[in-house]
Amino acid sequence: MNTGKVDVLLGLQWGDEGKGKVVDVLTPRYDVVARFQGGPNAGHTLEFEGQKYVLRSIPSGIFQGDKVNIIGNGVVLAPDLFMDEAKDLEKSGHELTSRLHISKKAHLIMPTHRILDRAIEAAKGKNKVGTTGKGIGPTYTDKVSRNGLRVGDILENFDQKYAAHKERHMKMLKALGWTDFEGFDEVEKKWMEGVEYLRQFHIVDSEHEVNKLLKDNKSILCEGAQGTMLDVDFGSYPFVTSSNTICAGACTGLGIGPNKIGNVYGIMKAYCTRVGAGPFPTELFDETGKKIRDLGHEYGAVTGRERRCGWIDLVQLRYSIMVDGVTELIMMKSDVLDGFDTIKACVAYKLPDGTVTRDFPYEIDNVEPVYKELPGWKTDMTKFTSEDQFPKAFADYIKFLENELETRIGIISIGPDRDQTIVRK
Ligand code: 2SA
Ligand code: MG
Repeated sequence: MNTGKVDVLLGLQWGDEGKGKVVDVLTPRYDVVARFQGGPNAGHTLEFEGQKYVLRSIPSGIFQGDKVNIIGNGVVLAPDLFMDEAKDLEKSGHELTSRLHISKKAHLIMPTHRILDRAIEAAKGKNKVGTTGKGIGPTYTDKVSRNGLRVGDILENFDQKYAAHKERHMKMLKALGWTDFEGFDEVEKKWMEGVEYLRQFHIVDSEHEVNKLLKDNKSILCEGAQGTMLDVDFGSYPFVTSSNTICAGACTGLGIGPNKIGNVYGIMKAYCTRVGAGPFPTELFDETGKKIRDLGHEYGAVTGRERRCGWIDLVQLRYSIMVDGVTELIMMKSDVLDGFDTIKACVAYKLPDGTVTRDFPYEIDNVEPVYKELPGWKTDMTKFTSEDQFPKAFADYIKFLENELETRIGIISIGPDRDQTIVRK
């Protein structure tokens, strides 16, 4: 593992591919786990020893005693939500302060950013993005427009800086005609407590730290949040999040050179889901879609929203694999399809003008999926321990996917537990 490079783990669809579980399976191989983008819009669910944990801003390496966990500069951090998350973990016996390092350059999500998130969504009328309401967009907007407030700012003259930013936000909210500030004072008070709480952690120049760790031959896993289809540049814009969720985001979000990227693990579900608004070519509106949602427990970890469900989309996945430079695929939730007679996979899109393409187009609003139908395996695989036990129909399905995606599937998950993971030879 000690190659002087970082490995990157990414969701290839619209988020919720099951990154939390994979990170947990992979972390024992690494010394350090780092987050490089996103914020409390992520919700990485981990299940083990009969307990369920949801991580939002804290890297998933926190469950393994000796790991260093880094929140990189590309992350946006809400001190109040971070405090809740950290206290819960401490309560369940996971010591954090010595093992969690936070970049000075990470941007702070202010209470007013969350109100702005709501106000901007409300102003969009029926064109809402369907954000998580965590203030992600407005915080990244302030960062890019050079108006942001960063973790490093809490170390000096913080109250003054905060007041100036708040005043600017209030002017913006007034311009948007926003008048609902119910409960704001309480939220702000708790947010300030969160800022104080942050001070006990190592607040670091994480770019120096990460590169030094690499020099010292430590192995690092970068943990992506959301998915490639939510990337601000390459996703289904404007129905995306506001960060670069692709592999390159690990470079900008941690301060490492592209030549330091090692393995790129791409995670996909055996089918596809999306929360929030926006195009989704293989979405199912029928009983099959409902069946996938029920069997796969497809409800959002952050907002509890019902996830939209559909068949696996290989046009979309080929595109994600391309822009991320994926070196190995990990397939999650194949057990959800265990009982299906047949399974469909979208291999191409028919465009509005009638042409058929295997390449992901500029717009996916009006494309029609071209499906290949494959026989189901009709076998409960949840207790399998080795790929030798796979029924032929499933082994053929894997081969088919690998051919279509021109990438090896190295790990297959057959259930939510850590043990229900098959690492292929
Ligand atoms: P935002 O709040 O500005 O980021 O929302 C913009 C769009 O991005 C979508 N979004 C997500 N979609 C799926 N999963 C998300 N988080 C996962 C979770 C965590 C993960 O909740 O379990 O898998 O990494 C997530 N975060 C943002 C959102 O629905 C909007 O469409
Ligand atoms: Mg999730």
